[in-house]
Formats: sequence, structure tokens, C-alpha cells
Amino acid sequence: MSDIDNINWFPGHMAKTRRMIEETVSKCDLVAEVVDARIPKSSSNGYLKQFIENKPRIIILNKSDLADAAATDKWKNKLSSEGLYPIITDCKSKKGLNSFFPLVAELLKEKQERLKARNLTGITTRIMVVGIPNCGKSTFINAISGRSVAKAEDRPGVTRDVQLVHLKNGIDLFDMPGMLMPKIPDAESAIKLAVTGAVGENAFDVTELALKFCGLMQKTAPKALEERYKIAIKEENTPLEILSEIAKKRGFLIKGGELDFERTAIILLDEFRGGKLGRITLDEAE
Ligand SMILES: Nc1nc2c(ncn2[C@@H]2O[C@H](COP(=O)(O)OP(=O)(O)OP(=O)(O)O)[C@@H](O)[C@H]2O)c(=O)[nH]1
Ligand SMILES: [Mg+2]
Repeated sequence: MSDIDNINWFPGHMAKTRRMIEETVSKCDLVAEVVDARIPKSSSNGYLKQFIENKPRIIILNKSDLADAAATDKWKNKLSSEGLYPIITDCKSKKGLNSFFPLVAELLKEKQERLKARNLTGITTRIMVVGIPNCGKSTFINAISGRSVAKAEDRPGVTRDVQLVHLKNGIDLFDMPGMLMPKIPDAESAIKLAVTGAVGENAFDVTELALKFCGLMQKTAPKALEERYKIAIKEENTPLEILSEIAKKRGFLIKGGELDFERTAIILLDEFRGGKLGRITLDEAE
């Protein structure tokens, strides 16, 4: 188990994933990048740009049910202004999915017309679905295809190979394994990726991560912790004091009456991931 600052973000299978993405992109008409709406910046694989050539790039702001709605709208505007094509989705309740196929049709209209002019009709459209681990790529594919075709589970690293999914409307989707960038740009992004579930649980110490999460929440959304755990957070509080308060309120003790930090850490991260702390966006759209 390593320190969160020393996680190996790019294990061997990611190099393989990178090769698969490089190979698949050349076969595709467009790229759909799924990002976690709670962390649109930290979960966007800027690293992908170099592979994506000039294909149109749809950004799927997924898990929007867990993110702050106003913040997600801001992100959508920001991404649009950057020449990307964002949509907002919640694949659990299937919200926002209706806008996907019309957007694809619009983006590929010229190409289709060129093909039609040459009498080349009935050609399959190919879309590569990429993103960091656990952001919901496979769930998205299942939701828009209306079938359970791609394996999806609540842990990173579920999809390990490219999976081709044929849809009835003449579109082929490539479900790709999740990929992180080889170097996470800053410590805060690393914490955000770990707390939202993009990195395997065994990669870091859970109590240490929860302490960093307390520090992050103190800065970004202290009210969410205050309301959930009925505690008061002051600016001068340390992360350890915050975690201690949560442990006390929940009565998490180990033998001898000491606070059970590990149990508190597990519950805190679990509750955040499950949306029990409310809808929280950790990346601000500047
Ligand atoms: N709350 C919420 N959960 C979602 C949403 N979309 C997917 N999930 C959950 O996120 C978890 C991961 O989903 P997957 O579809 O396996 O993610 P993936 O990106 O394919 O993951 P890898 O294949 O491991 O890279 C599952 O537990 C899904 O149910 C969403 O919009 N909202
Ligand atoms: Mg998957």
C-alpha cells in the first residue's frame, strides 16, 4: 500500500490501453470521452489529445446526479467554448442520453452527405468511448444501446479489452478500458481521482486519503460535511480534527475507547461516492 502521493498511476496494463486507443482511433469517426461531472477537469484525459487526431470530440459529463447542477452547466458552457461538444448525462436514471445520437448525426452530417453523393450509403459510423477508469463508459454504452452488452461494475479496471458493440442504428461503439494520464498534474487532482473511485482501493491507504478529502472539503464544500455529520468546521481545523469529529459523532470507537479512524474513513468516502453528502463538484470551471 503506498502513500497517495506515490501512487503508480500508469501500471503496465495502461500502456496496453494506450496502444489500443491509438489503434482504435484511426478507425473511428468521432470520439466520445466520458468524464466524471464531479471532476470534469481532473478526470479529463488531456493526454488523449495527442491520439485523437482531428476527430470531433463529444464530452459526456456523466454521473451528473452526483454533481452540483449549476457547476455542471458552467462546465458545459466552458467546454462548448473550447470547441468540444459536451452533453450532460446520468446513466443511472438514463437522463440526458437522448441528446447523444442527434449530436452524432449533426457532427457527421457533412461526411454522410459526401458519402451519399458518391452513392456510398449504409456505411457504419464508428465511435470510440474513452475516459478514465470507472467514469461510466460501459454503463453509458449499455444505457444508449438499451441492452446489457458491456460489463460494468463499481470499481476501476473492469473493462480490460476493446469491446465492439453494434447498435441497430448503424453505429458501432468501441468500449475501451479506462486510462489515466501517465503523470497526474498536481496533488489535488490525484486526491480527486482517488476519492471519486478512479483508482483501485488497494493503491492507497484509506485513512490517509480520507484525511486529504477532509482538507479538500474544508476548502470546497465544508457545509456538506457539517450538515451530514452535524459538526462545525472552522478554518483553523486540521483534517485530523475534522475526521475525529466525524468519528465521535458516529460513535466509531475501537477497544479502549480510541477513535476508529479507518472505519470512519471508509464510511466517509463511501458516503461521498454514494452521493450521501449531497451533489458536490470538486473542480471549478474557471
Ligand atoms: N451515480 C451514477 N453512477 C453511475 C453513472 N454511470 C455509471 N455509474 C456507475 O459507475 C460505476 C462504474 O461504471 P462502469 O460503466 O463500469 O465504468 P467504466 O468507465 O466502464 O469503468 P472501467 O471499465 O473500469 O474503466 C458503476 O457502478 C455504475 O453503475 C451515473 O450517471 N451516475
Ligand atoms: Mg468499462
